[in-house]
Amino acid sequence: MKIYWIRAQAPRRVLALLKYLGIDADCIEVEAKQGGLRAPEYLALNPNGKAPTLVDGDVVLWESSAINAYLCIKQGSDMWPAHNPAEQVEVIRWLSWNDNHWARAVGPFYFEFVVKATFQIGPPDRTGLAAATPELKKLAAVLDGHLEGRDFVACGRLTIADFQLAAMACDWRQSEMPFAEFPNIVRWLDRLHRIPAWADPWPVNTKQKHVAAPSVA
Ligand SMILES: N[C@@H](CCC(=O)N[C@@H](CS)C(=O)NCC(=O)O)C(=O)O
Repeated sequence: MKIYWIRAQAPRRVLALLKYLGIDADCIEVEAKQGGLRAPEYLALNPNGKAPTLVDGDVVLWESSAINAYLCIKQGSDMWPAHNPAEQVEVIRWLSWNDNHWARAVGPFYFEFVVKATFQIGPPDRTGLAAATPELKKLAAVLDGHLEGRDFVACGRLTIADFQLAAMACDWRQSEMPFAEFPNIVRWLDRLHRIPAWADPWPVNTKQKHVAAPSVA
């Protein structure tokens, strides 16, 4: 199995799950700055030109939530409740909420402070973040209320929904996201941070890099 990744939030979800479940995979870092995501060989795997991408035999998959569900099914992990339709609905609710609302609200903060620093593309620009703050606070209130008396977002245990929602929010202090007034979110994120695979998901062996032409498994 191969996972193509870059040091960013969507691949982070997949790399953390791989590590957490102890799945052996070849993790291939794509050299984004050198055009690796735009290389024809990579676009043949993932026409979006984004990471992560999974290649497992004939299976080629993109979208971190789908990849993580695939990994759980393969590993028999109930972090994706493959055998419980009611729990699937619960997890899907939060995956959808993330993609349609939460990720869009936290994204600008994460971009200005984390993406720019990681890829050395300039200093953070706070212009626009003040205008984005009310919507983020509105959504944070929804999540904070839901997390009252709960340790995880769905099914009363760690699921792929936690990794999905936390991928950018976990950098809230660095990104100046206004979460100090949402104690349940802070407690949830701090709890996740105590999971070693989540706190440090990045592969140590970065010998395998993809600049232009990956071999297809
Ligand atoms: N919804 C996708 C998001 C994929 C995505 O946007 N990946 C970003 C990193 S977080 C990327 O590859 N960006 C590089 C680029 O757009 O050039 C997922 O969850 O996998």
